[in-house]
Order: sequence, then structure tokens, then C-alpha cells
Amino acid sequence: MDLLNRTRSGFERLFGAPAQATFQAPGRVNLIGEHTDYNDGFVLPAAIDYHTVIAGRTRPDRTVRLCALDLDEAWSEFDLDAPISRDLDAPWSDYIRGVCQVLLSEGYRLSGADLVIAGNVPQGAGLSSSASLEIVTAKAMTGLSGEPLDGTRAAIIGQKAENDFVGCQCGIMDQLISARGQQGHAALIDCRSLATRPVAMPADAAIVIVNSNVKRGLVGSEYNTRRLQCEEAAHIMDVQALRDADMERLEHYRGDMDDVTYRRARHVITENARTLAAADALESGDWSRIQRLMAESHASMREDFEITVPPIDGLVAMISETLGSQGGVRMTGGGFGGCVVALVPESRVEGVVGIVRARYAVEYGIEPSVHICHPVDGAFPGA
Ligand code: GAF
Repeated sequence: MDLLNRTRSGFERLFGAPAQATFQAPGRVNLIGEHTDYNDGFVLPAAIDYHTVIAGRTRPDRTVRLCALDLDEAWSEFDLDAPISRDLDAPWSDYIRGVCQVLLSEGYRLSGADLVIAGNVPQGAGLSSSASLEIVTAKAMTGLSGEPLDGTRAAIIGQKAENDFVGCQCGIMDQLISARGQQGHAALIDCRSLATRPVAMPADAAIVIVNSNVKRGLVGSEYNTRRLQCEEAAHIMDVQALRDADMERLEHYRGDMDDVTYRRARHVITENARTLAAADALESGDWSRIQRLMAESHASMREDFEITVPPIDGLVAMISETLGSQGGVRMTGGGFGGCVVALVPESRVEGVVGIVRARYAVEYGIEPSVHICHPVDGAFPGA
């Protein structure tokens, strides 16, 4: 049974009546532009065909009742008229609670609701399962309550919930692409203006995502540390954000910062330039340029931003060996484990999957998971 039907029939079984409506939001893969979003920079993600789904129905009272189908049908419940707090026994519900709290604080009039949640975005893999939960929640709660909402607004609300309620100082990329992705396209997003430019994928392109299945233990604390280091570098260079600095300015201020701060800033400045170049390379189907830019991006994440781990570097090395100049590969997402993304001509998919299956588990003792993905519409297509 597909995900939408499974969620709908789960609702009917658990609540004894059909759902009033079903909503979905996709996960994402970032092709290039890592840790640039919270520096007001550029990113190039695509929404992928893995989703979080909510089947829901309004209630006559002010209660929100939640059931997570995939977590052994775990339940959580809160009242829209009382202060909304985190649920230590059901931390998965915090994303939903956070989004409701932000919606209420911004004046949206929400109805009580019964909601059943299910999804197939790999959890904890750096493919934005949490952002997709935030976006589908914003869509479901406003949709059921008859309140209008557009994709950009939904993304801002999702990010605010994650920053202020859940406590991760993430940027806007994941929420924005989950809301506003476009089928067959990646999106070049300017994370300062939030303007997005759809970037058509080459007709023969395939996206292969390999999950290292390395547990992303440090991600919360290290992520927030990277963000502080970037802010420090911008402060030293007297710019609003690293987006406003170039290599000339960085070299000018090099003596005023320690080596770590210098390298963090160098990653962001060079990654912004690579992201803009990659959007053009993708549009013109220039595989060898895509290969070079993704390789440089990975090296910069490894050496300057220091967010890769040995199994991820190993995956990137073995895939790039087999690809030559026919497509690119790099780590994708926040780092410290998670996934690598290979952007390759369709004809090279088998070779990539073959090398990963033959070597990764033997060399690192962990079974990889492989996902062949296609860019899909976000939760608010055209918005
Ligand atoms: C995570 C964050 F949520 C994004 O905002 C982004 O910073 C990304 O890491 C790194 O590029 O996915």
C-alpha cells in the first residue's frame, strides 16, 4: 500500500472515521551549498520523492491529538489554548507542537485536530525528515483550519519552530525546498532574499543518495558551534554575514582571526561561489564542471569546515574513482555522518551502486542504504 493510502487507512482505523484531508511534504537532498544558508548565502537543493504525510480531521474542541504510525503508533496530545511545551516522552511531537505554537503566535486561528503521521524520509540521515514534518504540519493545521498559507511563509514558520522551540539553529534551506521544490528541478536559493530560481536537471541525470548509516551523534552541538564560528568571522571582517565577504577581504583580515575561524569562513565564501557556478553547470549539462565543483565542495567540507567523517570520505573516494569526470559526488547535509549524493548520467548509476555494494561494508563494517531519487514538487507547488 502506498504511503498516502497507508496513512489514510491508519487514520480510519485509529479514529473510527475517514480523514477529512491528507497532506504531504517531501524530504530534500542538497546538491551543493553546505552551511551557506545561515550565512545568507546560496544553496542548490532538490525536493525528493520521499515524504512525510498527515491525514487529519478537525475536532470540535481545542485539543490536538497525534499518532505517529511508524513509531509503534505512539500518541501525544496538547491543548491549543494552554502554553505549548515539549513532550519529553514523545520528542517527535515537538516539531508539530513547535509549528502550532509559532502559527498561533503569528495570529493564525487554528482548530483542534486529530492527526495521523507517517513517512518514508530516512530518519537522521540528513535528508530533512524534520523539515518535512514541520512543513506538512504547517500545511495540515492551516488547511484544516481554513487559513491561507504560502510556501515561503510555511518555511519561515518551520524554521522558527526548529530554532526557538526545538533548539537547533538551522538555516532556511530545508524548509524552503520542502515547501517550494519543483518537479524535475533543483532550486538555486538566495537565502537572504529567499528568491528561488528553478534549475532544470539535465535530461539524462540521476541522483543517487548513499546513506553511510553512521549515527550522527555530534550534529546538534557541532552545528551550532559552526554557526557561531561563522558569525565570529563575519564580525571580525565587519560584514553583516559571510555572504558579504570575498576571498580578498578574508585575506585582508586573516591576521585578526585564528586559523579555525579563517578556514570556516574560507569554506563558506568558496562554497557560495561554487554553488552559483554549479547552477549554471547543471543547466548546461556540463558533467566535468559538475564533477570538479562537487569534488572541491567535499574537500572544503573535509579540510576547512571539518564536518565529514572517515566512512563518508571513503564513500566519496570510491564513487569518484569509478566516475572519473562523468558526474560528481560529495557529502550532503549538516555533516558528521548521514549521506553522500552522486549526481551522474543515468548510464553510470549501476556502476556507482555496484562499487558501493562491493566495497563500503567490507571497508567500514556498516551496511549502506542506497536511494535513487527524482526531484518532485514541494508541499506548496507554484507558491
Ligand atoms: C542542516 C540545516 F538544517 C540546514 O539549514 C543547513 O544549514 C544544512 O544542515 C547544511 O547545509 O540540514
